[in-house]
Amino acid sequence: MQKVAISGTGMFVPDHIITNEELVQSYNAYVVKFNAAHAAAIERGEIQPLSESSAAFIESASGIKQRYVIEKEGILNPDRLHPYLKERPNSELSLMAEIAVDACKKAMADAGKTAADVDAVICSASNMQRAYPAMAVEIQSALGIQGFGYDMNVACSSATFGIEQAVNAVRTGTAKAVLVVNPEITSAHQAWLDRDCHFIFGDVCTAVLVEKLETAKPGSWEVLGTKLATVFSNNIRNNFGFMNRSEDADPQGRDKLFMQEGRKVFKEVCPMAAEHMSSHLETLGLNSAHDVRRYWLHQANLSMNQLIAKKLLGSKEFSADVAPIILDEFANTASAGSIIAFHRHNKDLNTGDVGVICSFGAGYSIGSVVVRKH
Ligand code: CO8
Repeated sequence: MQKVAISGTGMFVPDHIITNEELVQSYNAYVVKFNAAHAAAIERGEIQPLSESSAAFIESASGIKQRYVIEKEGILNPDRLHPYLKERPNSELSLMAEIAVDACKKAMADAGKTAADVDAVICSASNMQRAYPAMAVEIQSALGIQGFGYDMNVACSSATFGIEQAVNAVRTGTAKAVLVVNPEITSAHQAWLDRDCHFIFGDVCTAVLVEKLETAKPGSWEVLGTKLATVFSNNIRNNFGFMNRSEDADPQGRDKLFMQEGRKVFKEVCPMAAEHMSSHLETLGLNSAHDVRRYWLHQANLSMNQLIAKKLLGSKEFSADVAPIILDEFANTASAGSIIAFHRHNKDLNTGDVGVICSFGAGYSIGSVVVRKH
């Protein structure tokens, strides 16, 4: 069996930033208009008035200070509160493929590889722009890669689950190098009208190159092991889908966008994620408190990561050096979060250092990738 490494990472960051203050200002303008427009029904007790959002709440409840988005005007327009994205003709590269190609090119450059060295693309994200042809095949074609590509979706765990598929393909010899790319245009599927979650997500795209250790550049990260787990839960859910029309379902229904029971997710997922990583490390003969130099965790909520890190380290103190935080700048970018943390915070470590990339989210799903610097 081949030894396998992550040899390069790349990231596309959208041009536009929305701060909590900007977001709340637009949302609150929408609330004022809504309540005025429904004053009579509210007075009769037929509908509940909407409550205003607060930037201070958002930062203290989540740790998020801002998010990047592909398009800002539509999201901040109180009469719209979702992005303006132009439908493109079939002759043009899709938006999702465009940002994926950018991140993939950067990951290949970081690894010192060209399209000729790569033979597979896995596009792994929370939402796909269309049903078919697969986004991965379009990305593969735009990059000029000979071989194959496919899409997969495990919500926030899409990246780590994709990395396991790439590692297995290289390990067993069905591919020599695989790009795993995570284009997350969360703004198109975010429930911007819902105060409980309107602040959660941001757009981004990450990519990693997985190849044989023997061809990887010095300083690459050897993959020591991967471990995936899923347990069904309705606590994070989105019922948008191809059967909506036949079910005569309301296409504008609240359940056709992101929904969650945030408190339950917090309570249930934190212990699962910590236990998952500890037991994965144990099977590799490693201890979560003593043998791991860095944890690149999924980025949904600051307190969640602090709690998980404390469980893993058995200490009361949280150190951002051991578990770097990027959600203050990016918000929750679904599957891309742990990969942004890895991309931004891996080059300063030393040969022999061990780290864990770990995602957790809808499904529930948890994926961990244990790596050692080569
Ligand atoms: N402004 C002011 N007050 C607010 C706001 C707001 N925006 N929102 C809620 N409040 C109020 C509530 O009404 C409540 O008031 P009261 O106590 O009077 O009832 C109070 O604040 C507390 O509300 P919550 O209990 O909801 O607040 P929490 O402290 O639980 O914080 C969080 C909310 C931040 C959402 C938190 O629960 C959390 O982060 N949980 C973890 C969630 C998580 O990790 N989810 C993962 C989802 S991502 C995923 O799996 C990928 C899905 C695919 C991506 C799809 C892209 C669109």
